[in-house]
Amino acid sequence: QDEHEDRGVATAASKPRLARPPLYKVLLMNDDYTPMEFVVTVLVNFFHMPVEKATQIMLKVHTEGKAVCGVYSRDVAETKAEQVNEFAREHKHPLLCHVEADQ
Ligand code: TYC
Repeated sequence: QDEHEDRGVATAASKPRLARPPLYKVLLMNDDYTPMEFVVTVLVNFFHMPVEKATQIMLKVHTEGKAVCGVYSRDVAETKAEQVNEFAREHKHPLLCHVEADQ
């Protein structure tokens, strides 16, 4: 009937379907002990950043206290934060990741 329905084309007959899922920010927190190089490694490996961007974010956390590393669905954000916190703990660093709602 409406040939556009399954092509993502908004028409009178195929308007709203699903609301966008809410987004959550993953934040990295500063501390006095975690080595800068370790934080860069975390950003490269868990957030898939190039070393240059990872270094910028690490320095932002270091100078401003915290910074957003990425914005994801709730599940992905919580899993990433848990993985980072576990990795830091395994390496005996106090580095902490928090999740908060976007806006
Ligand atoms: N402040 C730490 C230092 O001087 C570096 C650091 C950066 C720690 C970012 C945590 O999320 C962090 N070694």
